[in-house]
Amino acid sequence: MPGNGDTLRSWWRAFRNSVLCHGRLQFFRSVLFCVFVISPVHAADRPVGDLDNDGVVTALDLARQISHASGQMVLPEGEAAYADLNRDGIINSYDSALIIRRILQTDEPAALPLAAVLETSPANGEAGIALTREFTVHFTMPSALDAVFATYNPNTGAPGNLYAEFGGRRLLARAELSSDRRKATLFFLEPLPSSARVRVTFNSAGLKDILGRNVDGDGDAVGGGVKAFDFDTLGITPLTGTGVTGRVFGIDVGTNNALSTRPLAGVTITVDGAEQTLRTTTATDGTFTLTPAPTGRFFVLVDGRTAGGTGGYYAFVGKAWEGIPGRLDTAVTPATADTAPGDIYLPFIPTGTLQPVSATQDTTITFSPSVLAADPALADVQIMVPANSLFADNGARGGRVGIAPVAPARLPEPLPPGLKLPLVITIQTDGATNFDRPVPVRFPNLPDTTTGKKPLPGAKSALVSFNHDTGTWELVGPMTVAADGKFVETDPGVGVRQPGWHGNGPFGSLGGGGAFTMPRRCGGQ
Ligand SMILES: [Ca+2]
Ligand SMILES: [Ca+2]
Repeated sequence: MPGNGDTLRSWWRAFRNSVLCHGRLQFFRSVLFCVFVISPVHAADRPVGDLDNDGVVTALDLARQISHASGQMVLPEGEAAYADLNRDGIINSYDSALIIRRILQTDEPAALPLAAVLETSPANGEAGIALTREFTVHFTMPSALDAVFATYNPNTGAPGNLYAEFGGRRLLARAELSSDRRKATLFFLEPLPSSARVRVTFNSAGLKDILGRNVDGDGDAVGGGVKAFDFDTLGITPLTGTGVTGRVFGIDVGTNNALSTRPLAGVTITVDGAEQTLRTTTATDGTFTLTPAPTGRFFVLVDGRTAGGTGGYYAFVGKAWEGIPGRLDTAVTPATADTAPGDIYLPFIPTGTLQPVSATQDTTITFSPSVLAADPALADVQIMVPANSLFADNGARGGRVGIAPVAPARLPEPLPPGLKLPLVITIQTDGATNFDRPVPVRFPNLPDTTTGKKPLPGAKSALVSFNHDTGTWELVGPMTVAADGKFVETDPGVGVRQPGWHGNGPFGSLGGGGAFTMPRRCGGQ
């Protein structure tokens, strides 16, 4: 065995030969390599896109970024912050394209901006807000591990980092920071005032991001700062002689998963914010008239759980209706062209659909055994509920979650014009209505509803969800066809944000027109 002296001598020979054979350039590269291994670049000098911390953006960084985006390697949170070049809170092929631009030097290197507000819900200036809605602020990167979000404390009078006010009075609320520390939510402990302008204030003083820097609250590229967000709530004052009519049907799953419908009696319908006074129940033939009703747009809960059912229950849905002053015959907007005005469909949720979700590990949820027995191909469809991520408005964690197939022609609200979804699922729970983190979804890769062709591996499409808070369908984030071509999966960091109705829509048919705008995280600006 060679001794230490031999090892040193052979190392020196190799080093000398290397310098002699490859010249000074190789020598200096070796020295530079040593310097960077020993002392990584200072954070302030590290450009965004530099994932190996050597101070420059190279193909090595691109390789790391692609490995992370494809799920093969997970970058630590502090490193991943440098991989989100377009600052949409997720890391995918759009960021790869920007890294390539940096490598080709068509884009100038840039320092990593401070953590800032990515978006809020409701957005600043949004109107027609339901009285039961929460306020959520999403950040461009995770907060520090020890970050705490406090709201107004009525006992001490301390306002906290995130608080809501109306008419000079602070509203009672509960602040919750998500477990990935990417969003903070105010759950109101009192109904929001109706027909009111509510102001939410975010004060970032004292808050640090995952890199230990001060959070840029007001978006002026300097740490700290205070920003206010205003939104207007709906009016729910009822008007005598005003009402909304319709019929509620249940959707039953029969042999071979054939779907049939029947009128549902005993379905409870309540107006959000006036649940005890503005309410009705469906008759034997499924019909209802909700009167008196608010005028203009208002939100309701249509609850099939009170309709009974053998071996399961009918689902519930929150949606928006429109009351026309002085009319009792205003029909619920039809969901699709082949649905009569006034018709509402609630899927049946068989016993065995709901599975307990784990507090300590991710839980995979698939269709119920009876649905899979009739169509084994549907075993591909699954959602992955992250550990301890299901929670109720009051903060209670855990519960049961299930998925069930939905006929795309029997949706709770019409899809935007031109959008067709090959498969729609409903995600149901036994009560809790919030996911702390995005819930990844996997659908089968079905032929495009327009072209009839299966999208190729790597093809992009969109997760489309019915947002019961806004009463509209929305693009949530990108999905990608997996390498084997069998599945289409949400990109890392993308997933359903709340239980309800969800599908996979091709980008090509979306158009981005009308009320269906393309969010930044789907490639829009
Ligand atoms: Ca680098
Ligand atoms: Ca991104």
